Amino acid sequence: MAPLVGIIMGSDSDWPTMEAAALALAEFEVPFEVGVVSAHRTVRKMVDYAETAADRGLQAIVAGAGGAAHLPGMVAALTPLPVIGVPVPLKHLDGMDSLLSIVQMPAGVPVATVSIGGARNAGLLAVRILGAADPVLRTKMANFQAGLEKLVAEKDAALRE
Ligand code: RP5
Repeated sequence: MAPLVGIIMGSDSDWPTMEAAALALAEFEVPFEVGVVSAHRTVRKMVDYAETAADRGLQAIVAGAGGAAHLPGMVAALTPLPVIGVPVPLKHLDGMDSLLSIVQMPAGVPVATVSIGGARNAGLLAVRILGAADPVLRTKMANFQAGLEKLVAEKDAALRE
């Protein structure tokens, strides 16, 4: 099936963090594509990727980057699609640099920023975005949420065994 979500990252070194987004999408059987697109090292590729994403059928983009993490914001400026930013933690500053680079977007150019290293939530948020117009996916998400509730109830009960 043609990909509905694009997962991009500034470097292949971001993959250990970003893989969780791919796993979440796979869990919900949402077709996705993965690629390295750098805002600084492959500027033209980034522009092309973002400008063609909607026409290629993507419905959301998950973009992860670390340090001076400009990729999510630049892509959001170039596409009308929803962009979810993942701050990738690097060796220095514990990912605070990545978070602040991604979250402080100017009015008019939103990036839905998840927590530092929060790629799983980025994948789940992409599922919810698609689910707004897809009842089957929305039901899957509701079941997933019910599963979380059940899990917590079981752990709660186990505390008292
Ligand atoms: C960022 O620079 C990338 O997203 C990555 O988090 C960071 C380091 O990249 P590498 O030097 O590991 O390629 O643009």
